[in-house]
Order: sequence, then structure tokens, then C-alpha cells
Amino acid sequence: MLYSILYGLHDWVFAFNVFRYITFRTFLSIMTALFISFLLTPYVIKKFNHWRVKSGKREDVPERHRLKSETPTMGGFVILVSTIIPTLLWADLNNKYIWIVILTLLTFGGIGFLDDLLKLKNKNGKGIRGTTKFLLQILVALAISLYINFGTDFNTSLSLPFFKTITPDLGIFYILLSVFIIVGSSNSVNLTDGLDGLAIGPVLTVCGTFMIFSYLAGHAKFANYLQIFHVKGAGELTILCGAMLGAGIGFLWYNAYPAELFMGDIGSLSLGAALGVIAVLIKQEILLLITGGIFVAETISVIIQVISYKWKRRRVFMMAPIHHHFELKGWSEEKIVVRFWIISIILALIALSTLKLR
Ligand code: 57M
Repeated sequence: MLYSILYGLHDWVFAFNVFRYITFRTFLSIMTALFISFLLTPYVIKKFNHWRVKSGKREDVPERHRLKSETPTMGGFVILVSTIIPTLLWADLNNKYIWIVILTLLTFGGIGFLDDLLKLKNKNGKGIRGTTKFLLQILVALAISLYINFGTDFNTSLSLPFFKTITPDLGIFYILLSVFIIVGSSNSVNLTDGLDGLAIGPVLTVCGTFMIFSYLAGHAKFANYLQIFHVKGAGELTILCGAMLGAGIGFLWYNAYPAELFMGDIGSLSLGAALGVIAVLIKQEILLLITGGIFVAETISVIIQVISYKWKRRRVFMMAPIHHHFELKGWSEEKIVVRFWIISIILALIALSTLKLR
């Protein structure tokens, strides 16, 4: 919005030409998101405390978590507001990719919101039924994937990190892959969101990685030089990733141990789905598995635990997702979280190295 107004003035004031640059608008987007987040979150924490928007008591949790039932949740609301407003201000709103990601944030945020609301109402931690939530996610992801495939100039080839010449064209099957990526990413961020700062840290590193990849994918010369897929228009996603980064940093300020606010399903489901959609749009589907390795590990730990428990009545981990295993082993919450962040940073660096190592 502001972008088109301010850039439109460059014929009169040459300095306004600077708004043409994605890098400059990304900087403005990060700063605006930080500003909104720092302005809004303390107010939201106060209000949510007053309205008792709390996670509720759970009995099946490691001891320390019972003390957390007083922490307000649904902080994802502020993350959504402080991601979407800067994007609307600084991105080119004629760009379809921007609207696809905003729609993803809103629809998955809507599912998460319903779930959080029901948990609040029931006061027993029970939200939407697992299968209903999963079906809703699949339906929304399918609609988004169909639009990406048929409503944009989309390339159904897959890019494999480290292999520049192997790009299999999946054709119509790409739709299935993209539904899997979006729903998988949404749920794995949700599973990870169980300790203070644990989910938002890796969300930030994935977001930072995708900010760089969006810029490169949208730039014909850089994409050609680095031999990654050139996606015309994907550069604008850099601005959205910047907004998400600023909103996430702002949220982390309050979600850092001891958390004053949790993101709730409204935050985890929407952020996870948005990262999945961005991975699809910038053609870095498989790279998401590397840079989001923490989310993958958390999900695999649950799959292994459930299969082993159902099959052999034996637990592989003391408790799944894996962060609970380390808690029960006696690691402090801060140590687990910081170590998972360190792994995320290393994974982001490995993801960036794929730009050259191919
Ligand atoms: C939600 N979130 C929290 C908060 C947050 C299939 C199964 C593995 C699913 C899994 C599950 O339900 N995961 C998703 C995990 C909850 O946080 C709220 O939920 C939102 C995210 N959806 O934003 O609003 C609690 O997590 C803690 N928390 C923090 N800091 C944060 O910044 O400390 C959250 C955010 C909060 C707070 O205590 O109340 C949650 O409920 O855990 N289920 C499980 O994870 C369960 N695992 C389990 O049953 N494992 C079994 C196997 C067979 C699957 C096993 O290993 O035997 C665990 N759930 C809980 N505790 N609560 C078990 C231990």
C-alpha cells in the first residue's frame, strides 16, 4: 500500500526511487513488524491475563509444566497482525504469491484459533478433534495447492539440494507433495511448541533462510548464476519473510523463558503452514527438511514413539516429542531450548551452503 504510494512519487522526488528496492522494503518491513510487536504484545498480555486466555491445567505433563497453566496463550494473534500489516504496507500487492501466503496465515490461523477457543471453553485442554483438525488442514492445503498449480505460472519440477541437474517433473503429483509439505510443516511446528521459545527459534532461522532464498529465486541473474529455479515475482516474498522475522523476534522477547505468552495453535499452525507454502513457492521444498530439521526431528520422535508403543508396548523415548525426553532426563528447559536453537542455526548454515555446493 505505502509502497505503491511512495514509489509512485519518484517522478517528483527522485529519492523515492529507493522504494523500488526489495532490500530496502524488507528492512522497513522488519522494523515495522518489530515496532507493532513491541507496541501490541504487552497490551495483549495484560488483556489476555485479564480475560483468562490460559492454556489450562494438564495432568499428563512433566511436573514443571503444571506451573505454566497461568501463562496466557494465543500470542499467535500478535504474530499474525505484525506479519500481515508490514507486508500490506511494504510489498507489491499486485503480486499473487504475497496473497497466497497471507491467505495461508489467515486460514491456518483460523483453524488454530478455533482449536484454542475450544480448549479455553472446555477448560480441559481438549480442542477440535484430531481427525477433524487434520481434515480441515488437508482441505485448506489442497485448495491452496490447486491455486498455486493452476492459478500461477507454476513449475512442477522438484529441486534437490546439492544436485543441480536432477530436477524431476512431478506433474499433477506435485499437488499431493505440496499438500503434504504444508500440512506436515504446520503440524510439526505445533508439536515443537512445547517449551518456552522452542518453536519460535527454529521458525526464525527457517524464515531467515527463506528470506535469502526468496530474494535469490526472484532475481533472474542470481538464480541463473547459482543454478536455482528462477521464480518471477518470488522476490516480493523476501518482504513477507522479513515481516515474519520481525514479528517472530518481537514474540520471542516475551516467549523467552520464563514465558509471559505462548503462541497457541493460532500461531504454530499458521507459521508452520506459511513456511511450507513459501518453500513450495520458491521451489525449495526439500530444503525445508534441512533448515527445519528440528521440526522434522520432533515429528519423527512422535512417529517412532507411537509406532513402538502401539506395536510392542514399549517406549523408545521417555516421552515424545523429543524435547520432553530431555526434560525427563533432567536437562533444564533453557538448556534444551538453546541447544535446539544452536542446531537450527547450524542447519540454516548447511541450507545456505547448498547454494554453492551443487
Ligand atoms: C501441543 N503444546 C503444549 C500453548 C502452545 C500426538 C502427540 C505427540 C501430540 C502432542 C501434542 O499435543 N502436541 C501439540 C503441544 C502446550 O502448549 C500450548 O499449545 C500451544 C501449541 N499448540 O502455544 O498454548 C503446553 O506446552 C508448554 N509450552 C511451553 N512454552 C511455550 O512457549 O512451556 C508451550 C509453549 C503448555 C506449556 O506447558 O501448556 C502441550 O500440551 O504439550 N502431545 C504431546 O505432546 C504429549 N505427548 C504424549 O502423549 N506422548 C506419548 C506418545 C505415545 C505420543 C508418550 O511419549 O508416551 C505430551 N503433552 C503434554 N505433555 N502436554 C505429553 C507431555
